[in-house]
Amino acid sequence: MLEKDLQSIVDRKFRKTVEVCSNEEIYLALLELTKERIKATGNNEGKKKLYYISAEFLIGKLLSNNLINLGIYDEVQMILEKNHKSLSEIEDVELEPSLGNGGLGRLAACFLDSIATLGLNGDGVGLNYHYGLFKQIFESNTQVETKNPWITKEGWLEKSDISFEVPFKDFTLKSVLYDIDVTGYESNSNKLRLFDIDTLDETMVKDGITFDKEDVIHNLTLFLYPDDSDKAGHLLRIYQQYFMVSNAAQLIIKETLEKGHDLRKLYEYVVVQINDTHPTMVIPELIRLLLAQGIAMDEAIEIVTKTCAYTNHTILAEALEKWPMEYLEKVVPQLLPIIIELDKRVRDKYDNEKVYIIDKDQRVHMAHIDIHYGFSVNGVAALHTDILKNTEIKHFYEIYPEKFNNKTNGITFRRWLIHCNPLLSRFVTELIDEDYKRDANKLEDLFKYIDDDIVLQRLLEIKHKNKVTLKNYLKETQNVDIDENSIFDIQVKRLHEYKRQQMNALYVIHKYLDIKKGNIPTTPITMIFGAKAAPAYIIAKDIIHLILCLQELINNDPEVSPYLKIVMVENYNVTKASKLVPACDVSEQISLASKEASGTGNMKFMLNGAVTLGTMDGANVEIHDLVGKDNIYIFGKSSEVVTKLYEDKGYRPTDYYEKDEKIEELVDFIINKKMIKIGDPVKLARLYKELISKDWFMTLLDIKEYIETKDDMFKDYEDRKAWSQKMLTNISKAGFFSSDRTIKQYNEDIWKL
Ligand code: 26V
Repeated sequence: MLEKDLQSIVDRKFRKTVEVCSNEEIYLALLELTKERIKATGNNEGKKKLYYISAEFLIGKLLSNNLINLGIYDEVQMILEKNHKSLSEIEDVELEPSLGNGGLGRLAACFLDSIATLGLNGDGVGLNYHYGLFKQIFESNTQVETKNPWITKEGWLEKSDISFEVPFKDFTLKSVLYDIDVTGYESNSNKLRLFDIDTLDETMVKDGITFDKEDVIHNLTLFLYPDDSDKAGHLLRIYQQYFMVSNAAQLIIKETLEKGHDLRKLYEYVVVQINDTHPTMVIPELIRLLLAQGIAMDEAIEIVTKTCAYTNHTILAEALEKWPMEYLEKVVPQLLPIIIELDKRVRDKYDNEKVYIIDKDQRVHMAHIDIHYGFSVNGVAALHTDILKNTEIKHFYEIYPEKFNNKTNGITFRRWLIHCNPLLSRFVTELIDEDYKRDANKLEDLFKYIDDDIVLQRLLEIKHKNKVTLKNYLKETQNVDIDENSIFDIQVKRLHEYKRQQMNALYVIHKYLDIKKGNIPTTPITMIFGAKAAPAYIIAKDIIHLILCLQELINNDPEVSPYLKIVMVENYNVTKASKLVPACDVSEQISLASKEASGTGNMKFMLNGAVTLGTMDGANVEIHDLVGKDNIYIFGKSSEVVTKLYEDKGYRPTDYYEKDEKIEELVDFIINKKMIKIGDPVKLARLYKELISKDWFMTLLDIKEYIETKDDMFKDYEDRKAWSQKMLTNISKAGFFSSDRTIKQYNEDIWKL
């Protein structure tokens, strides 16, 4: 049946047989076939509908994901093989949309998968950025940003006939809505609704990613997170955010009215999840639209408060948005009276300026709007939620204890096990049958094999095969040679000082010097990095520069490179993650305790049999509690100690640098002759200075313990049986981190769909 359908599409489109089609042609045929099948499954329905509004949806390539969810992946693969085609080569034809930055956007994508899988009535709402986040290339050991086009004539996007008028101060923009079908695993589908403008001018992007930031009518949906190092950049973000939420709010009202519901009871039919503060303006915008429908202010505020829920994804003050009133006035003056009214009500009730919406510098705290005028506030891992309650936003917790709840993040096992690691997933099925695909807790059944030498051996073999696959991929894509028999130690995530890629780089220096001294590691080590740095984030780009310089130095040193290799993966994205995750031995999760809200890479690696090296931060804490201390490597100061150090201003990196010869040696290496010869002295010196004089995220505080723990870990790797038991333990305890569990909890506690 499937074969016939595919052949008939190919016939109609190209007048050929499958066998003689190019990969591009097969891709287009599969795209059509998949879309038809999705349409046939129907949409999830229900009395109440969730609108998950997010600036990011890092959905990754969709073909295989959809084939898996439709239950036809294996069959398609067989048909293609019969015709001498490879599904994985056909996957390469698809361009990856880069509609997200990192964990926040990928989480939204995993959630859409689980929402559909659980049969819940819920759509994602966001923007259709044509060039997404930038595409990263390396030139002269430096990150260079270019545009990242992904929209093709035929693709997953489908233009709808829905359109709204979005009023700004100086002009009105008409929107166009594009939909992408969201499949669930063997279930009905939902939609990802991406708003766009039809006045966009892609040609205005000139060099790299520069464009006229003020020409909003033509630039609005070009990029996700346009450079906001200046005022025009800030204003553009406000334009984008308002465009996103005004469309979302108008869509909500339209759909609710079409179903014949009463807007006065909106909260019975609609729930809005605000993903981080970017969509916060949906609150005043909904109030504005309800006022326009003749509902009074008091009631409108009450309705909206009962409809909206907010997820916090960070405690970093610099990441919590505060828009100057002056900027809002320039872009969306119609919201100001409402925001002022919301603030006034807070001031009338509470005598504590920490909970005001508008501060004394006339800045609007977006998170404060969410907390006062939403019914739920959740953190994304147990420790993170505790920190929110007890430190960061404790004043709010004191007012509204009932609003606060935790929803530990999760990942979809369809993409992060079944698709990315077919060898492991087939082996798991062989051992415990298929139930784990729907009920991830079933993975616990694997634990009974903890002393089974044959199973343990197979796990090692699968890991080895995945390492060979990655080796070949890196050879093909970046022309680097790595040793599949080395330890694959991987740190991939957005580049930020708190994630401390710089600490890992210092370890690289330690190992390099050690090998130079003649201490050869028993098993060679391959250190793999992958990270994009925000274009205006100077120090983050300097850290990338450091890693690239170390890569050049070490990989070209014949004394060292047989034992230590560095690979910085270019343009790290979802596609690359799915190649790296199955091949990883050591999963680096080394943030400064208290700063990483959750992390989700940690979950992906664990599920694929990597062992975590990390601090007690974010979801690492929960991983630790699940696998036990023998199956994870923990180091570093606790979040309590770190919080205290910040409070007391008690951390001085200079002390660590000056009083410890080893630390001094490692840090000085950054600006030694060899490095300066390879790299840019300005960048290296800037980073060096930053480390010894500021070091906001306390790299030097934990570096010694990190080195010791990592060296111990590498020693333990030598006992292959014991290591494979750690792998098995991690896989079998990963069930908790299925996003199906997370979404069930969102639904039970917050959405009530
Ligand atoms: C954004 C920015 C932007 C301005 C410069 C500094 C800065 C620092 C952090 C952020 C993060 C914004 C929110 C975010 O992406 N949080 C991530 O959300 C993930 C999903 O919940 C979670 O796993 C990560 O721990 C968290 O960092």
